[in-house]
Amino acid sequence: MNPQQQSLLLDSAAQFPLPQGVKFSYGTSGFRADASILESTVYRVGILAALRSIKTQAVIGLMITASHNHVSDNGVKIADPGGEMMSQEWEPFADSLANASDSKQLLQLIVEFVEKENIQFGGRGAEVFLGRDTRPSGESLLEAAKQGISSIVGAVSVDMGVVTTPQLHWMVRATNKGAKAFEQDYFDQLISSFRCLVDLIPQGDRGNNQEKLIVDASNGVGGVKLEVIKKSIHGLNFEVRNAGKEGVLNDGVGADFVQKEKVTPHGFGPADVGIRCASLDGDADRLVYFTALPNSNSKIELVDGDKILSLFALFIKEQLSILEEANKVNNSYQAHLGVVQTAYANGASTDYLKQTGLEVVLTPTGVKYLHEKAADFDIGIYFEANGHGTILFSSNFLTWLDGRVNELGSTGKGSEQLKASLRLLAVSKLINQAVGDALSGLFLVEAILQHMGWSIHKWNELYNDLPSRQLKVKVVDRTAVVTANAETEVVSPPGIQEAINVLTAKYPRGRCFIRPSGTEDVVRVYAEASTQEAADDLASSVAKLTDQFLGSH
Ligand code: G16
Repeated sequence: MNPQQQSLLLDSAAQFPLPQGVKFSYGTSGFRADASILESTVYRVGILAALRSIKTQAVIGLMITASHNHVSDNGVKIADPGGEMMSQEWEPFADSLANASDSKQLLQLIVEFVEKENIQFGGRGAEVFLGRDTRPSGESLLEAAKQGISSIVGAVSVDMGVVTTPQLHWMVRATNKGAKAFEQDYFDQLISSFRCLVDLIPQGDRGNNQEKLIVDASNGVGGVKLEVIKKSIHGLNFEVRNAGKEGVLNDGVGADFVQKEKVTPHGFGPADVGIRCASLDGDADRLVYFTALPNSNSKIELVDGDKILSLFALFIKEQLSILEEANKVNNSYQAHLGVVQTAYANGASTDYLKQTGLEVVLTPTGVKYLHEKAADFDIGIYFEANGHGTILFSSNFLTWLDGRVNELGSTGKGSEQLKASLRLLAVSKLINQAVGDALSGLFLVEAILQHMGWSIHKWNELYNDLPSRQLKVKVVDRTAVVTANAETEVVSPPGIQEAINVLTAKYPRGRCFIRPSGTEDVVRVYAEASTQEAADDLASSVAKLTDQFLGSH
């Protein structure tokens, strides 16, 4: 690294001092904290993004969002060239950069890392796409990111404005693949592939499309984008609520609130009972469905990420079996379909998926883990119960599908196989291949419900969820909780897992685990059992136990 570059870094870093007494860690989804202490972190992630772009010789994404967190929080994360989360190998470097005490130490870390990673300056400069959600703190943090990027000689940033997190990931991926990647291209792809799926619905099975859908947009960026899509999409009747004009982001609204509290979000009332509703989170990377129950004090029937996964899996399996019929004759591709879940997946969903013959894999929480596993399959469907997920298609399988469509289309034979192939291709275009995306997920759910001719109630009847409860416990140091086996077991502090086992064994179908949150300063407790009372009881006794072992704040 030449002296000119070094002095540029020293000068610019001096403008972003590290706040006193905080420790940053690149968690489940990048860095998150109260927005008021994040400037130095975002500046440093700007540097990191530029270095990553030089290293990979590709466009990198930098998103400023704290997703489902409180509006006063913010955060920053990196999207790698394929649109996926930043390689975990760089996370320790991100941690040490974010915590460097002053500009001299920061420079030293960068110099050492550049050497270790053999990052070559002087070739193609860095290019970083920037995006932010609707948080008021986003604008000034974006400036900090720009300063970080421009402290690397030759690096440029492209401001994509206020976008959903999945849109930014999509833009990075599309650009690196040489495709058009403006926001309008994203909308066009979504609208045309939705249209394609609707046009391929077998005649006579339609009928569900006139029932209105109401979308709770969490007062975030998803509402803004849905209003744009609404102007051009046909074949879906929907209304957007909590679009951000009045209410507060994620405050009593949104996918996280609905999934955890199991009540209707603000803005919904008795007139909405029985209607199919969906809920996005603050940056529109999570999606859950629900329907309000009559005379129930805002209680809902929740249709969570596990059920979305099940719906997608059934539809894809159906298309694959149509293709497999033909394969018996043609002896061609046997697509490997698999699903990926986390410990939060309702036990009933995992049983159901296995009973339908699907291969189920478990990973720790965080899309970065699920995404990686799903990429091992020809079609890998991953979802967290909180509604974060997508479907990945391997390039081999897509190439084979393309060939199949050409072959079947030109001979005019095998129209059912042709339709099944076209449906799968449309799904691969509609659903975001980079990361979980509430908007593309929503349009895929809607297309499949129309295809099946299902109401939300029929969909919800696929299986009955086991009652569950989630709690959070504030402790002195959440990093003291160390887990193993996809977070189903605590290995430290010693003794706590044995105590959890004793409590869990008291409840029929009891299951319980604790894990440190990657996005909030809490330990999370998840419990399920055969009755709601038992699940609540188990969760609160394990929360007390956690408090005893780890000490309250
Ligand atoms: C982020 C991750 C999700 C993960 C969630 C869990 O969600 O992207 O994959 O499920 O955090 O958070 P925690 O570790 O706090 O339980 P989001 O929507 O906040 O980006």
